[in-house]
Amino acid sequence: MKIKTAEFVVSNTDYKKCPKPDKPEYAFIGRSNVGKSSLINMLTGRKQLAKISGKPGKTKLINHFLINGSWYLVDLPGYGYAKVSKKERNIWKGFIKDYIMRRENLMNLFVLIDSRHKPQKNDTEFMRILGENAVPFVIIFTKTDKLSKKQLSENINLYKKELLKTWETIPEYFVSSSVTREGKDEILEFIDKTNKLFEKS
Ligand SMILES: Nc1nc2c(ncn2[C@@H]2O[C@H](COP(=O)(O)OP(=O)(O)OP(=O)(O)O)[C@@H](O)[C@H]2O)c(=O)[nH]1
Ligand SMILES: [Mg+2]
Repeated sequence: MKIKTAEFVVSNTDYKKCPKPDKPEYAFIGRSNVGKSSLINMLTGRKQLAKISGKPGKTKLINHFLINGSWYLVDLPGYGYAKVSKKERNIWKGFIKDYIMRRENLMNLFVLIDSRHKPQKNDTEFMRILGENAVPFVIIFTKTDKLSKKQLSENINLYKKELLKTWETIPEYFVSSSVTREGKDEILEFIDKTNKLFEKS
């Protein structure tokens, strides 16, 4: 799929004020600094569409971007960053949770995991809650440019092992790098395929 247009629409803390849910939507979530905003820029080929920072806690709102005039990408704040205030750290339990659970056109949540790190409790716990609530998600292992092929496959295998403690089958996953653009075609292909399900529903 080619991205012809990508435009910022609106920022919110209330899912009810988000754009009318008449188009399929895909949101990015994960720990602060995992690369959610960078991935949105990489996928759309727009360097500064979503704001990024080396400092965790950059994205603070629910940000809607309209792509090709027909579907939305949504940048969300991160979770689990210890240095922000407790209120901010727990924010995803409030308005982000409402957004995830209630946004009717949310076709899929991309759960981003830093491919360099061993499985972390707050990520696996978060996915468990998504499963229990039947929220559709796939995993994206990010920042693959930072490790060797061997290290990457070792880390992914470790992750799979951890997930199999909770899941009968391993959730679908992609690998990505916002530097090398690895994963771009596969993720856009997934969105293209899923968009077609929205038209049918
Ligand atoms: N090497 C490398 N660096 C990356 C990649 N993706 C993101 N980064 C860097 O990681 C840092 C955080 O990126 P963001 O995209 O702002 O992360 P975020 O998940 O949106 O962070 P919050 O909005 O704070 O939750 C920035 O310094 C990015 O340049 C990647 O694929 N490879
Ligand atoms: Mg961000």
